Amino acid sequence: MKKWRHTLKFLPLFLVALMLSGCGKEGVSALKPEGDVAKEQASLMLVSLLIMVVVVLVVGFLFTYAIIKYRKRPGQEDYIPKQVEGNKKLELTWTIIPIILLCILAVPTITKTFALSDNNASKKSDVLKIKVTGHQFWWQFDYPDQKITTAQDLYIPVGKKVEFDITSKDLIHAFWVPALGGKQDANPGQTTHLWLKADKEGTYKGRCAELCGSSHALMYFNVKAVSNDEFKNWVKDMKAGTKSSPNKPETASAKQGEEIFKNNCMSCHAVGDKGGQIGPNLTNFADRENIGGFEKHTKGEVKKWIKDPESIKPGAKMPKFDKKLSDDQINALADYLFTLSVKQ
Ligand code: HEC
Ligand SMILES: [Cu+2]
Repeated sequence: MKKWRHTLKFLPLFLVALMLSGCGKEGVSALKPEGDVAKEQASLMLVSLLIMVVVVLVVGFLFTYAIIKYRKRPGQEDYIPKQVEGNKKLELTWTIIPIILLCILAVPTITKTFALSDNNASKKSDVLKIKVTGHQFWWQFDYPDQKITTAQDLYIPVGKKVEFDITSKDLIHAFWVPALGGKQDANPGQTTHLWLKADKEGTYKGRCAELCGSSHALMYFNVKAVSNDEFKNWVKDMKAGTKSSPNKPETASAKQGEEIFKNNCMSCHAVGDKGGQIGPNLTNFADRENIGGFEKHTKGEVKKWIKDPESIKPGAKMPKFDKKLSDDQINALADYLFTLSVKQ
């Protein structure tokens, strides 16, 4: 009893650990599927889990039964039971049962693996193609047929098959949207493929699933699944925003911010069709859900970001501007960045 009490002391700790294991970014769960691929994968996991649970229960029962029934009893200290080896029936039984279980598992696993990796060969009109490029520590999304480039927020239409061609600019990342299924390596100099489909409108959290440096765990992005019409409108607005600068800055401060942006930021960031490709394309920055894929999307946070990106995202490949620009200049920049909306 004393020993038990000792173990019981750790019970609360164990329960807390168990509860915390369910924590994490909202929507990052492969067990809450919201699309065809994710549903098939979740059902595969359930089948395997079910078989494993049955095995554990049966083996556990036999094990407990055996240790209770054949335990050493007082007065039998020297007793050695009859030794049995090579019972053909038993040996066959416990060899054949696992083989049958593995066959049951193999059928759905193999068929679904092939069906789900059906590698981006669909007819052009039935699917949306998106090129995904992983960077330390952000995601670039190009829509080759629509001629649109964006970052951090990935727009897809609900109910349509989306085929991704995935690559990386620097080292190995992995593209993963748990609620929609998948997980695919993003390798430099190589293109990998994945397709996904969202059933329901909503924003799903995506993330990098391959350790890629200090901010690997912050390499989040948002998947915005919208209706077909909304998607068409977004494409139209993005195209218009890419040709001309998006909404023109109107206030004096935002206009000043635009000048500062041209002189300090354009070498890395594009707005519309002008600017560099080293950092995220900011054409629709004001429409984003987050800064850097996870931070609150407010002017205050943007100012902090410009002053010292690494204070928000350690290892971020953007220089600090706290010494180069004054507070007024950074205010103006923030005002300008928040005019970068393509929404009409
Ligand atoms: C040397 C290249 C470089 C320069 C110059 C640069 N940036 Fe960046 N910027 C980046 C990179 C790279 C990222 C992505 C960092 C990450 O998320 O890991 C970034 C991210 C950002 C983001 C977050 C974008 C998003 O959607 O999450 C903002 C806002 C931003 N930069 C604004 C600016 C402003 C304003 C300036 C000029 C004062 C500037 N940047 C200058 C490289 C640069
Ligand atoms: Cu990564």
